[in-house]
Amino acid sequence: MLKSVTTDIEALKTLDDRLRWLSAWTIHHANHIRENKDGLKVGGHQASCASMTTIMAALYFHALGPNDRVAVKPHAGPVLHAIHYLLGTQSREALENFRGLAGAQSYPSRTKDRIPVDFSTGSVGLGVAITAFSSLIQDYLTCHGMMEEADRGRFVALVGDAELDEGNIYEALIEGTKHDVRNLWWILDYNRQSLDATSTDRMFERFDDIFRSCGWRVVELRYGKRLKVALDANPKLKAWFGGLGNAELSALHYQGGAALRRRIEADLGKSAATFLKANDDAALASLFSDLGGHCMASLVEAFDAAQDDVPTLFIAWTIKGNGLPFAGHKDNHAGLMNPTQMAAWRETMGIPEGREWEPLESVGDIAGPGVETLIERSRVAREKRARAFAQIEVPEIPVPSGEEHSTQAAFGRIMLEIAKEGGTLSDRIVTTSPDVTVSTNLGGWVNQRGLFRREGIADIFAEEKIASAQKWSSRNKGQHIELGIAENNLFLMLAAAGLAGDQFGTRLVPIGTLYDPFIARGLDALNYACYQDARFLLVATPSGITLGPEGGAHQSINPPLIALGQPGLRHYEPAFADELAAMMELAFRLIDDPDGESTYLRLSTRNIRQIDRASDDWRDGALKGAYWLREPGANSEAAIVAMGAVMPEALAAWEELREDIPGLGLLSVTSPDLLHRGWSAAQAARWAGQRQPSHIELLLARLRRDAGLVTIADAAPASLSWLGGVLGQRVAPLGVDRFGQTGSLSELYAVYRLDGAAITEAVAEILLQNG
Ligand SMILES: Cc1ncc(C[n+]2csc(CCOP(=O)(O)OP(=O)(O)O)c2C)c(N)n1
Ligand SMILES: [Mg+2]
Repeated sequence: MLKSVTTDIEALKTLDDRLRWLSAWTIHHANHIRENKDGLKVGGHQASCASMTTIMAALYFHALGPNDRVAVKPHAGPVLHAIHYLLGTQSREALENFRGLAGAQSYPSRTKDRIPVDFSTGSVGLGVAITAFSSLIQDYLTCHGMMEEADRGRFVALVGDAELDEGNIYEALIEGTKHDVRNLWWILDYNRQSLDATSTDRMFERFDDIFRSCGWRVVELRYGKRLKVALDANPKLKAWFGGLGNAELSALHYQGGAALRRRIEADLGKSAATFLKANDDAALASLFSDLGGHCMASLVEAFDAAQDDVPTLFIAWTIKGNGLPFAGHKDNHAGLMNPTQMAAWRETMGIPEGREWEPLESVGDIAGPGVETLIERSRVAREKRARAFAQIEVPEIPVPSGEEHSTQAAFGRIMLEIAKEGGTLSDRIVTTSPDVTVSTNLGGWVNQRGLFRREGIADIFAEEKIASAQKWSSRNKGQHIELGIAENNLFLMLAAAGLAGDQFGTRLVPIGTLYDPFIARGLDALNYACYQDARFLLVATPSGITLGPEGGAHQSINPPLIALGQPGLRHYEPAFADELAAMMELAFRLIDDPDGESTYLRLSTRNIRQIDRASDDWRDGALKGAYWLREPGANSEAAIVAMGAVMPEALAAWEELREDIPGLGLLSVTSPDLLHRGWSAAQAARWAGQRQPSHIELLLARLRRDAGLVTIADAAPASLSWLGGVLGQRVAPLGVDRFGQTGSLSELYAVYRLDGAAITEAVAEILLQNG
């Protein structure tokens, strides 16, 4: 890392100016110069960018080391693109096409942007919080000897101050503290403005207490060097400045020097006369804009002074829109400079018309070499190392023996087997759960593989020889990361662990467990994990009203519908243990496959008699989303279509009806999600001239075109009812469309019409309609 010298500070200031210009110009070009084909507002956030350019110049061109990773405040995306433009890793074409198809994305995106983006951001708060989990994963990898100490880096989040209203930040803060998180910098762009307005004063100067009490170092960068000197020399002025509310200060920044003068005169009277005389209006405006987050020397000093591994919050005071005509205005969040304002600024910057995109235009011969040296050093430091991460050998996953299983218990047995078996896969697995490790059957795995703690913790109960089924030794080689009850953190942890290959060069196989209904608690974080292409296995159990006595608050209804609409996540819902084993094996492969994805397994605590299989023919279909558990006859006029835990009812109804309805089929659906995807893809391909029917079309084509389908699942009926649209067959959908309640299985199945009687009635009715 370079040491701060005056020439570097000057060069960094020039880079700050360049970033402010290029980010604003990129947004301006997209809104005012590029042809607008549809009249839609293009947008962009010039004020949010200008608020951060000093911080980002200091960070990227001075403070960052080669292994450091950054989550950038989403609406400062154009600044990140400008940085890569200066580094030569972003093209002018992509900037000219900002917010256009295949152009630079509005908010940094790991998968859609072509520059190296460490973390996708966009949904405020999530990008901040994930850095804590990535840092924990870094500790995990080094403790396990999967990563060299020398490759360790720091995780940096560039945070908008209004992001601190997001509760997920505090959940991550608490979890991080429990795990003694380190190597973390959160740099707060403290412009005291959000989207709608200026922030309320009541939270003012409270954040430092919150972070300090969690063991963080808090560095406040309130005044720049010049402002500090002026205020230290004039205690009354300092007290006056310190007493201004957020809205007052923002308004003064917007109004400028003359307003500052009037206000100081009114508030301080004669005692400020000498100060006011020595500073004209322009000097006043410039002086009071010298806040810590706009003072390059202060930022560089603060970053240089925080080189240990203590997690640190930098509160960098800034002005939203600093240096732009709408600086400080409460409505500036989506504000755009008009062409006249841009032209005036261009003139001031000394940029000739037509040369707006030139990276170092108007930097000048004297400053040029210093700036280029900094860019070159940063280029070398930031070059993304193309890390080839080794493929993980996935062995055949054995099916647990036994005549009866619940899918949840079978999952626990399989995990235990993997733990005992050893090998690369089991060593790369890292499990995690928000306080439901035992109740999701991961306890056996943890008994074998231990809890992960960087500094091991004694198991007092074991030492005291108190009997317990859970013998969880905690050591820095353990493979289960226990989380507090915050499902959002589970998904952020899965996202961080699921990016380990790309971030650290070692693929992990993350498995997270939680209760199915509580997926909803972390939905945005789950979406965020998928959006970034993190790879993991999510095991949600128990699920549905099949949970019986636990009651409606724990009985999930709609997660299969969520999965149906979630890209990057494949839903499987097995009925039998052999299906589960096949699905887990594939899920592990998909984690390590460049074209793969994450998997969500929806499991149940219901013990189900296992099925005798004549062959392995079911397997391929089960992995594609459905197979005939009981083959339909030729030209069959009806089929039962069932998923998961209600399979025994479907089988019993099939037995009962098959004599009356010869040819009745029983289709076992293992993934409505995959069936729907395949169906949509086949349609799209047909429109492009390729005729390849989808898996579900082939399955349903075994029935008559006017056949009836009785669909049944312990889930929202819409999970399966859409199957009628595939070939136009009629559907009688059974499922759960009201909140559940406590009860025994047979009682609940009768009340919610998931039992054999309901199936029989539905089949009879659908056939009558045919008759
Ligand atoms: C979860 C979520 N909710 C709402 C938004 C819309 N939004 C984008 S930026 C923003 C305000 C951000 O203010 P701040 O974090 O202080 O950033 P600034 O622009 O002031 O730097 C809001 C509400 C969002 N992106 N994500
Ligand atoms: Mg703000």
